[in-house]
Amino acid sequence: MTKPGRMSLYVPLTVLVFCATLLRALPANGASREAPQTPWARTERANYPPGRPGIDYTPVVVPNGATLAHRIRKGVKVYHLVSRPIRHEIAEGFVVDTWGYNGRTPGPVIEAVEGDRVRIYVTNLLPAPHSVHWHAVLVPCGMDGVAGLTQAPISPGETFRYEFVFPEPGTFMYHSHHDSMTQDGLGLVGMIVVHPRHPVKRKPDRDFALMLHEWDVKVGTRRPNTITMTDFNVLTINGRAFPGTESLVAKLGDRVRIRFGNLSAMDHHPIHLHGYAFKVVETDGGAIPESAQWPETTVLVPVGTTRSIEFIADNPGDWLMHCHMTHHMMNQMGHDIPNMVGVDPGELDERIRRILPGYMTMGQDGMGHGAQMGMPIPPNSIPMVGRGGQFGYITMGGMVSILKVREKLENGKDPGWYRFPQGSVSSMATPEELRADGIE
Ligand SMILES: [Cu+2]
Repeated sequence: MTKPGRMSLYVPLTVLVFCATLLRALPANGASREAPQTPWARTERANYPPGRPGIDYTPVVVPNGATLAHRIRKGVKVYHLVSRPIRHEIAEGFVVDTWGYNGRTPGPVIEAVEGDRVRIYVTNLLPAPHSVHWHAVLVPCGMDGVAGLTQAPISPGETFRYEFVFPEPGTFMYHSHHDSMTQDGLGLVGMIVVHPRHPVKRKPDRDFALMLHEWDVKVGTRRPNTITMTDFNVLTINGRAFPGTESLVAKLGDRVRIRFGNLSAMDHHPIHLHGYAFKVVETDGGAIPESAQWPETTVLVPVGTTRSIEFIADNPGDWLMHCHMTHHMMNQMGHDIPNMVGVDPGELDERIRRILPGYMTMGQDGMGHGAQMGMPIPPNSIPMVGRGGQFGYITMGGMVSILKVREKLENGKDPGWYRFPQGSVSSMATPEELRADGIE
């Protein structure tokens, strides 16, 4: 008998090791399943440096609003939100006593870049406990900001620290998650814009962030009523009602992105833009693949969501942008009044004026004429509709703004009313025109 050589021993040993490795790789029950990767793992691992404005992203434009300032500490963007009672102007001559962040409602936009590590301090100067939820941002559970569920409420006078990495680019929101009906209702809401780290297509030239909200403020009062469930009478874009809304300004040829967020209490808002067909490119769940985008002229922004639209500003002019719910295009409209449309008051006005000087029956031909006539209104209130335009009175209020597209712009400043090319404005038909076209 001869002893086995070295070579003949190695061969069975190698086969054994190979088989063991193979066995370990096969799942015991036949169903291969890896532990899921947390949403933030990829960007956290990438360890990105803080994104720089003007280099890594084009900052958003916030009409009537602001962006939250930050400082950088050892590679972390540090922000500070302060919730407290504020006095806020919704339109000229109309202020409310409400709650907000850093002196405003909505709070300033938190702007960052995908993969940015952020530390957000929240100081609560409200008379009630508070917490902040980072709506639709995929954070670790302990940073989710739900008082009682994921953290202790922030008591009045306390400051809490939130820290996380923004894992995905997109349009998100922040709002109170303690007594949301009262606190969100009083204006403790704001938007979050996270720009992509490596944009795959042309960045927007004009990138607007707009928060939609609704309030119930009885005429002549200052305190929004958050117990209301249906009768909202003040509709705002970035905390302002038309004619207090700042126009959106773009240059001819700009790629325009408009990010809408809706933290109204009870209403979705179908936002309609005149003069353009756009694509809905993103929800707060992420970007919509190009193959799944379809053209729209109205985008429904449901409560608790964001919708971003994009288009090329190729049609110059003053283009109305508004919620298409007609009651959302009014200011402080009362709804418990009789229907007067078509009523003939006869001598009623004259007879009532004998005991009530200045009395006038209204509403027989609608709501449009009251403000036009410059009727006196109670202190701290706004006329139900409008402002003067270059062709007369604009009979709208509430959730209304104007997109102004111009060939030339001065530093993005409001260029005033559009100067229409001669002969391009609809006007009264002449008898000759009517005759020529056979219109009686
Ligand atoms: Cu609406």
